Amino acid sequence: MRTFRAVPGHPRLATFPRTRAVRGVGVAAIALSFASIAASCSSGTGSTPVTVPPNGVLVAHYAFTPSTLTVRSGTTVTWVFNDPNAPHNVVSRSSALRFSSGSPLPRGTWSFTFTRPGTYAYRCDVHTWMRGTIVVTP
Ligand SMILES: [Cu+2]
Repeated sequence: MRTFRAVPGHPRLATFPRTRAVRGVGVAAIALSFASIAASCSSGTGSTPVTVPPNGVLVAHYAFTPSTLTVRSGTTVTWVFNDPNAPHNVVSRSSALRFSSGSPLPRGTWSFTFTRPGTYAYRCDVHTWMRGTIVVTP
């Protein structure tokens, strides 16, 4: 049996038990990746299940999911808002390409068609730590 000693100044990271349910969700999310992602909130925040289309980004729980989406040039990306208690928006951080969904939305969708290859960072103007990236390939 091997023993592990803590290295001074390098405390072991705490590990948290992952439940079977959490693992199951992860597997499901991977399996669905570019199909559709159903999002629901079980903590009573008022979110309702939504379906995110292919080339879509879910805007919920103060996050863009996936945080990086790669699409071919000419693709229309749709953001699906589902954070009733915290409206968000989508605002370009790239000087090469400006886009904005406008006023923050608690629900609904906003779409933008990317016609030039590049890497385009964006954020939510209300919660500026909410960041995402669209990578557009030729
Ligand atoms: Cu926000």
